[in-house]
Amino acid sequence: MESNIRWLVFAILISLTFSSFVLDHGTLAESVKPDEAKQLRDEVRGMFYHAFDGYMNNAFPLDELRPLSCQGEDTLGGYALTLIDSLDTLALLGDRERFTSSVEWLGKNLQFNINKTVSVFETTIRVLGGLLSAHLIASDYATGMRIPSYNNELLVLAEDLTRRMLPAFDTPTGIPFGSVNLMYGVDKHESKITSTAGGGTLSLEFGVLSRLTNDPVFEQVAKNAVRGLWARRSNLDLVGAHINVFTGEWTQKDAGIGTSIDSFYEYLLKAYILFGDEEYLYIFQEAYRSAMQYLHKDPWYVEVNMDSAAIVWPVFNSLQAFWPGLQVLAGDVDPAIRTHTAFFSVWKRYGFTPEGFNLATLSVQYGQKSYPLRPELIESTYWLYKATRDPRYLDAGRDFVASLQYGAKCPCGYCHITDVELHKQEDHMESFFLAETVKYLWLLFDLAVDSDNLVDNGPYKYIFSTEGHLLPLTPQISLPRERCSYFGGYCPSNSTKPEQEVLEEESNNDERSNSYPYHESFPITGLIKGLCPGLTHAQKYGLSYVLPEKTDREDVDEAKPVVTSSSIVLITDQRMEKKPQEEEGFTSQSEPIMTISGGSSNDQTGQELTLLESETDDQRLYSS
Ligand code: DMJ
Repeated sequence: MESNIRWLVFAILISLTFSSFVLDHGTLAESVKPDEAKQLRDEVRGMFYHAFDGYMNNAFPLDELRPLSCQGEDTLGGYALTLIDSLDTLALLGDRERFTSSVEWLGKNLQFNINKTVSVFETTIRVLGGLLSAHLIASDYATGMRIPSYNNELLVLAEDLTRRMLPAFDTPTGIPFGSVNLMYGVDKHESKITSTAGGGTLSLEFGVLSRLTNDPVFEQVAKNAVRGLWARRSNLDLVGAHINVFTGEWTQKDAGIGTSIDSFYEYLLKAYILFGDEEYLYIFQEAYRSAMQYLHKDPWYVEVNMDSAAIVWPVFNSLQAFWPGLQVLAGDVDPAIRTHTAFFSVWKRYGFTPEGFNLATLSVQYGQKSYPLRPELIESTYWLYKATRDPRYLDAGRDFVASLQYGAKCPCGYCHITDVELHKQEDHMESFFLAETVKYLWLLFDLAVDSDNLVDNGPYKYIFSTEGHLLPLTPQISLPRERCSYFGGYCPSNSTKPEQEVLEEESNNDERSNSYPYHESFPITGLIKGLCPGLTHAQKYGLSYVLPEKTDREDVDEAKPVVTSSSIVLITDQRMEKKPQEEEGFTSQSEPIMTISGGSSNDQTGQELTLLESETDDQRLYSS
């Protein structure tokens, strides 16, 4: 009863919060037009070089830049972290010269045989991810950035690094220790407590490494870690924030989509997209449904106890801001639009997002006043613009640029903001500023100009790792069992069979062929036209799984994913009746964001069109 009253009060506060932001930020600035988008794109490029050159001139080969004092510092392993994290942004910007010299320098000088204890999570997403994405660009003619002298040096380094992290996975639960010494393995005094994001955000990088080296061990340990975490979910299908990797007991039971958990959700969906592994999709569907049921207080998200769903923290934390972008990828655009509007209203209020904003007191959460140059809200803005082409997302981008230029720019780079109310600068620049923050900003404006970049108009579909690294859906990575030719629509003769033959074989043979080591992985389609054995029914026909209708808890077992004719990621501007970008001279985009499914999704696209149309005006909250 008492908790009901508390919840009622909280709900009223939340709705007041939301409407007050709408009123507070009603000033209408002129929308970004194509010319301005081009200027902004160039300005963002300038931002990148101010920070990158600042790092190279003042900090390299140390890990990160101190942009106020123009010095360097080792913050992770002491291996030129910012350079590694910046590689694929250099390639994206078309900077062949710096990309080549950086790859060459790293190939000659980088080594991991060092007595350093490092975070498994940070090393994976920043270093391993950075090396793999750069390797995939530097080794491939199709990217237009191939380096002639390149001889897989970064891949060799990536494999060496990851083997040095493998001892961390030697736990009874399969969930890795949080840290590992690159020379000596796990220290006997190492903490057994790790975060859910730390243990559950390794599958993309480890999976790509397995597929490039043909050694399944990396993909397997990363998947075991996810299974270890998911096996310990609560009856509500929620996971906590921290867990003991030996006992499997949750030591922090707050469930949420932000701090300590965020990218666990992200990698479930992305691992399915990249590898076609349906186990990840099933877990994502259950986890997502539960998050929307218990954590979503439209348009905000709260933290709840994973067993009871009682609210423990009515706080927006800045790491939550990746969620609308993930929802776009999952095809759930409507709530993404609402949540982005709410999160952006916090940015508008302070000029940055604080690490925590209390939804009950409508103020910055005590002790969480800083803005460490995080990318998440910008990342979601990029995805929403890509999905809707609504110019309000460009306007948001202009605000991000203005805040960073006026508030965070400092002598040698960009500074963290210690307090979003006072706009005080701190002498630190995280490597993700160049890996993600600037990358997503540049991509946002480039979409409005010509989209002529590796991600939006390249030889492959790409997904972004949680650190913003580009991972392509190449046949080697995404279709390892099929080996079908790419884009050509032809499979090798021994793998192309008449449909009937394939169906008969499948029904006679429950076990899939194990000739490829990743026998649990299922490839994805949309990239090929031929029928290949091993593709699932849904994949052959361009269908995809979507979330089942919300059901009561008792019915959950029956709420199996259903195959429908919709794509989980088929989003085009056809859904925008008004097509504002065309009216205003923007080039129109008729391609889906990612081609995971083929045709037969027109019905669903039409349905979503209706939803977006009916809400567009209401959604223009911060620009009305
Ligand atoms: C980055 O390292 C990654 O985006 C990670 O998933 C979360 N933290 C930072 C950015 O905020």
